[in-house]
Amino acid sequence: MSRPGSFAIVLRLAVAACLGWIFYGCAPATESPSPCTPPGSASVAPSGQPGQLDIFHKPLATGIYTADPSAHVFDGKLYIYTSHDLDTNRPDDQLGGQYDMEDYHVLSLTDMHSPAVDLGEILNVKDVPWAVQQMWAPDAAFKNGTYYLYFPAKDDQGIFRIGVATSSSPAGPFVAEKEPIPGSFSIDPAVFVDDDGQAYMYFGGLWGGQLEKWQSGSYDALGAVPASPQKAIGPRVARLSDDMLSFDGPVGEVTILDGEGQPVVEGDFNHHFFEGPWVHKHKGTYYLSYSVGEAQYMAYATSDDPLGPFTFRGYVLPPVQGWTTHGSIVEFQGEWYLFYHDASLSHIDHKRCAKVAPLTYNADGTIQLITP
Ligand code: FUB
Repeated sequence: MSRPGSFAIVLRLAVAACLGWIFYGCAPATESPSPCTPPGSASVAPSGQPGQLDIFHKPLATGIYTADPSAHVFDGKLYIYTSHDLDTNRPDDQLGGQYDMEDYHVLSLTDMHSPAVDLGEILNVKDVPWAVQQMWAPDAAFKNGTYYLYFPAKDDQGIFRIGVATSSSPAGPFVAEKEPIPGSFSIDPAVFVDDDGQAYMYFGGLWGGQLEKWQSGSYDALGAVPASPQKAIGPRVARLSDDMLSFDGPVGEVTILDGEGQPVVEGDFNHHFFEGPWVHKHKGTYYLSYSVGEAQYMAYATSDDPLGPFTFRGYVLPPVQGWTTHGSIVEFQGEWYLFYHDASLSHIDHKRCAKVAPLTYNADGTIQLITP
């Protein structure tokens, strides 16, 4: 996890803020909605097609700040599980403390021409026995008639763990297990269920996400990102047990290879893994998308094995407003989409809004760069 801090980032946000005020012409959202951002409603604009709305590249929800959208199709409907950035101003503690979140919401879409609906809170930190703070990026999965919500949070030692909660409905509410998943650590769980029913959890994030503190296999408060040009730290992957509540076997590290077939190294800020892993499958190929961190691109790599290694192929999304980038890729009603977030609704780095954009594959399986 990350923090802003450079003059360049501040300048970029300031310019974006000016443009936003010019183009949107309305006040940024607050937790008490402004006249142009009614609570629980979605932001939409006419597309020119009678009766249809253009929802692409616009905040899906404007009544609250939403981030880290994880999109899934359940029962023919699209559900977007999001973090909820509170409208608070905790100071930047260099560990992402300003990303102040205590609950999750789920939005739903029936098609890509209707407004998203905020179905409300589905889990709150006060209902998670082991969690204390920072309910960061979640994901969801469905198996054997049950819906699962996976989420990271800090425990009473200030260490990120990953928890799971269950529900009989994709809209929740979810009931959390009493303890985090044994052997889990760091942030940003993303669960991929393969065609054979085997589920995998990918997870991890550097800096505030603490992944570099787990290189020895246990938590080392002094653990640091290796110096360049040592092999970059990769996201973690674990098979999930059939009941989806625990890891089935050891946690492995995913290797990302560069164009020459060599592992990506630390210091290679255009390619290395930073946070926000997401895996989807397209025409038999596994795609791992992730934030590269410092260079602020959302990159992707491919493999013919869900455990990797994955080979870097390019970028899905260029830098967006705000320091973080985090997204999910999903097929819905025969088309592919990227869900992502930026800071365009508030123009404040840690008050983000989830958005959606169409995603296009080239004939060779590469993904066209999306222009926000
Ligand atoms: O939303 C909190 C953190 O910001 C997520 O866990 C990271 O992926 C980044 O988006």
